[in-house]
Amino acid sequence: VTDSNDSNEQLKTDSVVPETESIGPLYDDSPESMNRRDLLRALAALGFASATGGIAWGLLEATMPQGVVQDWRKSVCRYCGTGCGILVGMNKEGVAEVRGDPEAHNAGKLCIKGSLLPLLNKAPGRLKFPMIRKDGKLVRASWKKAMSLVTSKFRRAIDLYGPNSVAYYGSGQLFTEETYTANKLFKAGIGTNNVDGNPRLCMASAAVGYTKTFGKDEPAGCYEDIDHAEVFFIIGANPAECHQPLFERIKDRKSVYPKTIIICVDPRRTLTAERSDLHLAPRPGSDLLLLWAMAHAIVEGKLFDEKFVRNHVAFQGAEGQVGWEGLRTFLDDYTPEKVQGRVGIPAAQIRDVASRFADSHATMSLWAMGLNQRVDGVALNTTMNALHLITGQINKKGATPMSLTGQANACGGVRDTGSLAHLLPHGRFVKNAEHRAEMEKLWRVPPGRIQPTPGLDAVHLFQAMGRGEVKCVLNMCSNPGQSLPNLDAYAQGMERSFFVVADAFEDTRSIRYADVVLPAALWIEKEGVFGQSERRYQLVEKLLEPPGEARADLDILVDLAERLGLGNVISAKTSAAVWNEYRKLSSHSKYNFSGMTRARLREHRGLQWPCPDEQHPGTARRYIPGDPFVPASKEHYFYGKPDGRAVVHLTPYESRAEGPDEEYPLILNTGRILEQWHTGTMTDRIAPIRNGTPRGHFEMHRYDAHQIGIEDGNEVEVKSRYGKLTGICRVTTNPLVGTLFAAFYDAEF
Ligand SMILES: Nc1nc2c(c(=O)[nH]1)N[C@H]1C(S)=C(S)[C@@H](COP(=O)(O)OP(=O)(O)OC[C@H]3O[C@@H](n4cnc5c(=O)[nH]c(N)nc54)[C@H](O)[C@@H]3O)O[C@H]1N2
Ligand SMILES: Nc1nc2c(c(=O)[nH]1)N[C@H]1C(S)=C(S)[C@@H](COP(=O)(O)OP(=O)(O)OC[C@H]3O[C@@H](n4cnc5c(=O)[nH]c(N)nc54)[C@H](O)[C@@H]3O)O[C@H]1N2
Ligand code: SF4
Ligand SMILES: [Mo]
Repeated sequence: VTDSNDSNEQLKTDSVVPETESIGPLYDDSPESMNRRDLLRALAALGFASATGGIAWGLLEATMPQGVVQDWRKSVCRYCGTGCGILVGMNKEGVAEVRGDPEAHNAGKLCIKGSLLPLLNKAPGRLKFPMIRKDGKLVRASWKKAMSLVTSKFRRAIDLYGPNSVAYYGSGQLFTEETYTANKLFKAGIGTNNVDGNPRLCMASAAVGYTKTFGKDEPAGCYEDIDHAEVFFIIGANPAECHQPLFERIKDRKSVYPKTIIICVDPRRTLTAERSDLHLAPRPGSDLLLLWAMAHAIVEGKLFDEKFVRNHVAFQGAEGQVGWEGLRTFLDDYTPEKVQGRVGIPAAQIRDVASRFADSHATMSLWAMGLNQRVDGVALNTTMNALHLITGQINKKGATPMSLTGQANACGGVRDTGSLAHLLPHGRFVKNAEHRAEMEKLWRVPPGRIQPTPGLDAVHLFQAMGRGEVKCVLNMCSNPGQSLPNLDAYAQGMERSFFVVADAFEDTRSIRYADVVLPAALWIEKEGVFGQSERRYQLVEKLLEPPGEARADLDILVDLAERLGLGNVISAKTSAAVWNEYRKLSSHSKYNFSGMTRARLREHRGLQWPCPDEQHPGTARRYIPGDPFVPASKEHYFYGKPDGRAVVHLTPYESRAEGPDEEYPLILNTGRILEQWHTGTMTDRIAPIRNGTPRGHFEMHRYDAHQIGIEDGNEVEVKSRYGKLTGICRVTTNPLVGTLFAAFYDAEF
């Protein structure tokens, strides 16, 4: 730990953003003025409908340079899985204004990232031309040259080492048509299941959790459930910053129904925690103990829904199906008294929360990365679902286990299209011979084309690249050079392989490793469908031309397919044609959205699947009457499972996470802040965001800081078993004692 006098300098903005682009700081975080956190808190207390989004708009409206709107067009925000509907105000110069669409599910609300979308496409540093690495330097090349180099490298690797020597690494931020095409090209064209991407780092455990519980992925409920719930159980998520309009909707619910209780379970005192009624701060990684202890309290206190459990639930133990007694025996290890020491929450409080969860007229749970990213992420997801099943807090308005999806199109684009290494479209599995045969038939490729074993998932892919086993990788719309875990180790993979990066902005960490860089069109510079957290598909129309020679990712994929001689497999070549193929394909599954024509998507503020025909209004809630797969005679029907019963998985807690020890006494927790998006390649180029947010830093509890002798603003070196990083330390009371927090938008720190 070193004391640095110029530490405050580092928190000030480096003006890399040209003057002309700057519309001045939205607010600064100098000690004299309100700090960022105080500002956010003050805005929240004032009850701004859309907290900072609202104020940001107020402040920014006057300074927006573009002028008068000539035409308002319906669209969707490009960033997060909330999937806010927006109105884009266009004029001759491009996007003049963006407003929340009052008719969309977000009822006109937006967060600051959405409000500042007018500055995104023209942000400095857009990639305009392809580039090829020559003697260590990236130099401009024609599309023809770049694509023929990519093709020859892929072709050679496939011929010499087989199809598994190439891979696709994608994103939950591409359009559905794009990811679907990449998946088909690699799995059914090239014949490798090496298709994965950033959703693996994000919500893969939620997808597996839903599938294990209900037989099908994706939530049963919808955002509208927020308007009916009495208890909100928010765990491992910070929606006040990461899904802000949803959190505002929760607060709105509380203001019209004051009995509403918001419970937040997070080892940090986040903005969500501050605005909740109850905040429980568990030791990181101990949530499974907490959830099973809640189940124990529910069973012990007879707070379960006996009829629902008897008729609609099955229990799966380590050795096969068990009955209710099996659950009781399993829970013996999880009395609140037995777990309280390890979780750091008193038994009485565990019982209190359990009874609130079970004994409300409707309980809605919301969770994200605090559960999904853990080593026991799948067990945490199945256990969240289990709490809802045991208590019957499901399949009624306001009662539902809702995993919050991170990216705009992780659900629709990646989970639903089956674009992960183990999946095929619409809930099918690579391992299942029938599923493979069905997809080969639907895709009109020879039997046996789809390999029977799952491909490499994100982490194993980068390891295999490092060993030289995977030779060529196409990376689209993700920045793994900054977002992968254990980066020092996996960077070797990007270094060693022939690494192709398609991105919209220059100089990302991934581009440093790239052999070929392809400039991509961004958001409304192309057309396609996004599917957000509640099974809602929405169309984004093309409103702008991409800069320079940038191309839509779909065009890049179609071009690659043709050059590889697979133009017959990728026969749909435009976004609308791909959508039509894909929409029709869905009729062979329980995802059926064949009724969502392009024309209907153009007209509606999104539609929720299932939506089996062109008159169908879409399905807000699954597994109950109204869902086209549930016969009217049944009150509940979990049709994803052969016996129609949802499954409670009795997965025991295992202490697999690396705990703190004498050598490494603290836990580092990483995540997000409201204004910045992930690796900052987009938002950190938007002047008011860059000027208004501090540079990368650590947050530490003042107790730990005092013990170690660190003062606010000191420069510190943080070391783990995997790497080290130097940065400014902010002394706060936000993280739990014994933990540190850092957001990951700033690659420099
Ligand atoms: N502003 C903004 N919004 C975003 C994004 C963004 O980059 N910026 N990204 C989007 C994406 S892709 C995603 S995945 C989501 C993520 O949405 P969130 O998961 O809500 O975001 P994180 O900041 O990762 O917050 C995770 C929370 O989990 C807590 N946590 C950590 N460990 C534990 C634990 O062991 N137990 C519990 N109970 N909690 C724990 C952390 O303290 C943190 O507050 O956000 C989406 N929305
Ligand atoms: N430490 C830490 N690491 C994490 C997480 C964490 O909580 N902590 N969270 C993980 C999670 S949940 C996620 S989702 C990932 C996110 O990780 P990434 O996906 O790597 O992060 P992004 O910054 O969203 O990267 C998207 C990239 O695509 C580019 N881009 C934007 N639009 C387009 C387009 O239309 N086409 C193309 N080709 N490119 C485009 C952007 O400029 C950007 O470089 O990070 C993971 N990594
Ligand atoms: S909450 Fe998400 S979708 Fe809505 S405006 Fe903000 S970033 Fe965009
Ligand atoms: Mo994510």
